[in-house]
Amino acid sequence: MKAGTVAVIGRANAGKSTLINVLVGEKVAIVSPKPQTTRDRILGILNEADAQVVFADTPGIYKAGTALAGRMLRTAETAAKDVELILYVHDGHRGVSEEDLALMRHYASVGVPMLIAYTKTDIMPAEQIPQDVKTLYEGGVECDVFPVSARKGRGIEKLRRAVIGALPDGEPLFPENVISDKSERFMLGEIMREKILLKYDKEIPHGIAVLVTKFEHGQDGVCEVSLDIVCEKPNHKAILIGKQGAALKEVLSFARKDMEKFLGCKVFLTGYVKVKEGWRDRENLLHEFGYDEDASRKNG
Ligand SMILES: Nc1nc2c(ncn2[C@@H]2O[C@H](COP(=O)(O)OP(=O)(O)OP(=O)(O)O)[C@@H](O)[C@H]2O)c(=O)[nH]1
Ligand SMILES: [Mg+2]
Repeated sequence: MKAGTVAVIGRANAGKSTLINVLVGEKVAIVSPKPQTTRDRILGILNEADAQVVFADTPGIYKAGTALAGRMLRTAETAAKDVELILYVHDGHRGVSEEDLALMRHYASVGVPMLIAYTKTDIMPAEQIPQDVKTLYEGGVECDVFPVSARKGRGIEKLRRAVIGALPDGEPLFPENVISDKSERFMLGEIMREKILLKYDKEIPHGIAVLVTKFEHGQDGVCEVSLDIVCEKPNHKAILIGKQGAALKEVLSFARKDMEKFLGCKVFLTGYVKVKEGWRDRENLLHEFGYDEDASRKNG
């Protein structure tokens, strides 16, 4: 049996979480068009008859501005160690810059085998692919490159086989019915954050933390979920809530529908917006909101 951990690394917004969801075949990580969607290391586990692949999703590589962003960057660096393989995800439709080459050379040199997933091929001209592969090779990046479209499901099976083929023989690390290392409670908070990322302009979601304060299965088959949506500024709170609470009501309703799909039962969802100024730079609050330095200590 092939078994091992694969660190999925790449720039913010490259399509890492989307690709993991497709490779695993279940939604284990939230996705949005905005960079810095993933904040924690999340494991997504693929179980096949002959293999278990543990994909470690990571926050995208992005210039650090706040303590939270710095921590996210270190999460990606740490994830690249102690793994059997690095899967570097490159957004093909953005071309290949010097910075991309430098990042790929960096990760290719950490002493772990590396494959490159060249993704979003559905939104770019096909003839650009071989040109970019040549640019990579000439730029000193000699890893195998797998063109894929996570959105259209193209090239996925070939990549999946290559990842499995690159892993050593070993025993599975997780029971085979497990698909993620995160708790349901953690995922509920993430679903809320995803809907906020989708609905509001980027200044708002980047300053949001979601804290699930109540998660209870009732007798009647309804699940009660309460959460705090923590933002950084009073004017963000006003935008989040909207006129007569309309914006908040809408985003909570989106989240509730997804939570019901995820849990397989009816959900009664309540959300409160709170202001904690500058929380992204306050160490004690980062801890309270679950953004610990050592991701492995945390189980969601
Ligand atoms: N057209 C197209 N869009 C894609 C594909 N894969 C991902 N996307 C889109 O790219 C955006 C970013 O996707 P994510 O999966 O959140 O990217 P990420 O690398 O995890 O981003 P961070 O967590 O912020 O680092 C989303 O809008 C996705 O829908 C693809 O194969 N084709
Ligand atoms: Mg992500």
